[in-house]
Amino acid sequence: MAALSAPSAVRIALASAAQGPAATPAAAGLAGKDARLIARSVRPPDFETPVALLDTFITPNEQFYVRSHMPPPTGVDGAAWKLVVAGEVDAPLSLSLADLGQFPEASVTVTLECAGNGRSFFDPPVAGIQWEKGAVGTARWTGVRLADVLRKAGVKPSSTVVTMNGGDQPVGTMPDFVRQLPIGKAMHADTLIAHTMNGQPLPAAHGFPLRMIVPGWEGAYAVKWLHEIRALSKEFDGFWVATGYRYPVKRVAPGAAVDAADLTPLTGLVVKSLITKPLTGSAVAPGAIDVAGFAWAGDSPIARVEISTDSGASWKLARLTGERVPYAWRRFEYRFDARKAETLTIMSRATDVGGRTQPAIAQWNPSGYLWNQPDTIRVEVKS
Ligand SMILES: Nc1nc2c(c(=O)[nH]1)N[C@H]1C(S)=C(S)[C@@H](COP(=O)(O)O)O[C@H]1N2
Ligand SMILES: [Mo]
Repeated sequence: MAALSAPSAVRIALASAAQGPAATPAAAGLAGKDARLIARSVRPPDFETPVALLDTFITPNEQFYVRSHMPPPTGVDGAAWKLVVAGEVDAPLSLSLADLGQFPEASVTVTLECAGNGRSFFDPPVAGIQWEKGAVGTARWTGVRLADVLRKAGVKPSSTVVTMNGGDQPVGTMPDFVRQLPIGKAMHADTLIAHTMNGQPLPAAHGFPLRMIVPGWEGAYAVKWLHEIRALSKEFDGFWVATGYRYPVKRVAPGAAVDAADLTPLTGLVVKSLITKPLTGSAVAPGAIDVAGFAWAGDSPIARVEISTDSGASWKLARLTGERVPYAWRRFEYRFDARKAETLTIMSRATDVGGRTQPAIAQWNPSGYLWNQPDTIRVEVKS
């Protein structure tokens, strides 16, 4: 997953090996998941949400994508779960779920996206899970503020980072899933230890009983099955921080190897959009055609979305509709007239308030992160 050089076709073939007809969420041990989710891997379970199921502001838990690097823990007993808070603190804690009830409750609606979403569209191809468009979803998360828990533990001024340890067990040589947050983001009032997803206890696949929610940042900060928080006075050197989830500090030629010294941790998501209707490949009758979807840019609000109905030759502003919620995707809608029978290429291109726009060609990088070209669909106009 942390390949620093251009991958071989063989490794890509292995990563996306044929899954066969039994590649369903049920076969992967994911209880309650929609059978229409697309399997990218069964063991461990990596399932993508089809675009057809992403047309609502909130993504239902049953349809939310699943990304797990290793087998999820099974048979977790919430009543016995402990969250340990240790390291550079005056008073280490071991908190049960009931203990967490002493902290004020907080909620945040967040669009969660895997850094590798869209990886399959990079040219040249990059090894790793070959996500297309649906390793993204939006949920309302409820829990307690990490800052409140750290303050209760008496986090020392010497702390510069906080590690977050997930309770999944690595297989073979895979390192334990431990991620790191800079102290500033850890103490941000919107950074949560969540126990609830869309009003339900976290489903097993999404981290029951506790997970991190780090609004606006790529999905791998949202550590599932959270069981230990540790304040440190220096950078953590585990694999998932020191090697994984790193991005070049300067532009690289597509396919080129990158020196480890020129890679830095990913943080925020980039500006992006997704057309959720009409669906690509569908046929529409001549007349008024309604295009809609969502645009997001991590913690940066969306300023505008433009639509092209002529393969990107010209662009028109879409209407931003629906709720404007920090960290969550924004609905866009656009109506146009299609008069003659033809195949149309429709594209969406978002720009955030900071002036960042989706690029015509996404910046290639060795791990295939942050693909964000304008979304492109094809529909056939026919009567
Ligand atoms: N413990 C643990 N937490 C994890 C992961 C994991 O493999 N183990 N995967 C991360 C990644 S890469 C992503 S994109 C999100 C996905 O969250 P979801 O499965 O709830 O959609 O969880 C993150 N948290
Ligand atoms: Mo991810």
